[in-house]
Amino acid sequence: MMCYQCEQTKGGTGCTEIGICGKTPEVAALQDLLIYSVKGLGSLAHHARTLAGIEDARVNTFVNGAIFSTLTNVNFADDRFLEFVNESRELHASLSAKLAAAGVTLPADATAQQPWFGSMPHPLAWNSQQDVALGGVGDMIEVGLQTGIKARQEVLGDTLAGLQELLTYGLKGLCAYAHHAEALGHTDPRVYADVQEYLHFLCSPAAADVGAVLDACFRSGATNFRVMEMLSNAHTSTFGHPVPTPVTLNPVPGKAILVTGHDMHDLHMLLEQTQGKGINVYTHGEMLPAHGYPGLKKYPHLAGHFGGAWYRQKIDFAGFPGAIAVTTNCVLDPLQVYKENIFTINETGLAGVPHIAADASGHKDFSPIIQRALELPGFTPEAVEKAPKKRDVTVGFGHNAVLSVAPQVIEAIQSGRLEHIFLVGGCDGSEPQRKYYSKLYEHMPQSTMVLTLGCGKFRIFDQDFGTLPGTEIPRLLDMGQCNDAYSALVVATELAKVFNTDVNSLPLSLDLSWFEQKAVAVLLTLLHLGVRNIRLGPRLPAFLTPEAVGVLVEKFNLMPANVADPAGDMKAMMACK
Ligand code: FSO
Ligand code: SF4
Repeated sequence: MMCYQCEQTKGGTGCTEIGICGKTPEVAALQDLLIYSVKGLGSLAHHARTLAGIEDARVNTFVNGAIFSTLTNVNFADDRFLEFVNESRELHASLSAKLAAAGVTLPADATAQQPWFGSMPHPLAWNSQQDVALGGVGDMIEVGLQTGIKARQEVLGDTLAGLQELLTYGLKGLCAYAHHAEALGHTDPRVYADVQEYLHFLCSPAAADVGAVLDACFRSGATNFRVMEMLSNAHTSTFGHPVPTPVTLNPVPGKAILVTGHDMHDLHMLLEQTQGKGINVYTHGEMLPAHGYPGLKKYPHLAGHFGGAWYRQKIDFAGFPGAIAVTTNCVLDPLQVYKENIFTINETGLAGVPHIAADASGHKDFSPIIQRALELPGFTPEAVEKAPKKRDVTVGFGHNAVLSVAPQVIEAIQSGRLEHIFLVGGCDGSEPQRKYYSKLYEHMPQSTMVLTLGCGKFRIFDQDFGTLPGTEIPRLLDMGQCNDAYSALVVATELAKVFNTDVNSLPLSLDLSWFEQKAVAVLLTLLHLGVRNIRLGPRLPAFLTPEAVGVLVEKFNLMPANVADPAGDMKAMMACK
């Protein structure tokens, strides 16, 4: 296997024997094969749309969901990937039949072989190839082994192969967000069309040109901006705009369910189904911002938040006395001690763990989770009594809430009481060098504010930063999940308008941590918008060669976080460097 799609990749170069995340070579091969097949399906859907105006709703939904399933820490179950690849080929056959019925033939070069396909046929051709015996996981692993990154590196060189991966990884993040929005009934035909155009592009001769690939990467950043906006609208139109809300970290006595991941729709369905059952629902990880939404906080049994960022889940889940629902990444191979309590939903999957699928109407029956919660002890009054008491945290500073205090923020900037704003956060990990981010906060002068988002917030979310001198405005404002980078961009754009300048000229610095491919999508959006001077850490992506990084440095002054010197980085950022 060879995988270097996330920050924790082995030795900073690539996981080759087994993933640091726990991904096996078998699952890696199946994921590579699924991406290969989806490139073909996306290319066919692109032809169907542009040649015949055919829009296939099942293909649209499937492509985004399948790509999302290959994102880091989403799915580790090989049998689920067998299903995905089979479904991809089935959908390919049915869409081909629609094209044939419409009397449309594909261009002669539609399946032209590209050198980086190696010994495999063009993905579009492979999908319809009948002589590949794809009966079981073993057969697919055999085929999947031919579709990995190594083949592309050998033919294209590391820089171009890495830039093709940059586009693919950006698509993984974008498709995950689009899939969350779709769960709430929000879709955008342009997004499906764009995703499939990028997949088609990756199968075309144009993908052999560095400039063309970079251009596609930035265009995918534009698509991701639309997607994050759509997801933000999906959340706010369904659950209302987030409002500042204190959240308790102290459990209460009673039966309990812990919900982790990003999918607010699942949390809502679970809150509905647990009403009146004497079960308290707690958020974990990226679900914390749920407490700020009026349409979710109204449920009295949404009882609080339990635990920290995703990488602590083996400790958090082992210490949770109830059932655990996993809606999205990041999920890790479970410990035996809680394996019988955990359930996967949507595109997530764990070998040997029950999965809850939606029915044809999209409804999910969470009875197995509820049943398990009722069997388990929950929090006993004694355990609650003994647990150390923690201070509340405040969430709910989406763009609406922050812009409602904009006049005070503007006045504070003009009077010099607010010298600088930091956007710190993104996705976190467990490596020791990530302590840089905790140290960074220690060096922030009192005359600064910090906006957080993503699971990076957990480094400081329970600390008291006080208020901006002379105001009631908290110095620490959490904007939400990693996809709420959209809210941060809305706030920055509005501030820039007031000061009659652009985002790059504001007293604002972005120091972002990245871990997986959602962060790649957000980074491509920031670059597409022309945001400069971003610090990225703790390590730059392994899939970008020094040559590729050089282009980003030259165009955007993208900087690696200086993890050895957080004080130095802070000083430079205060000087707007
Ligand atoms: Fe974190 Fe995981 Fe939201 Fe990521 S939970 S690391 S960027 O999946 O998605 O911030
Ligand atoms: Fe390694 Fe990350 Fe790939 Fe997992 S997702 S195999 S940790 S590079």
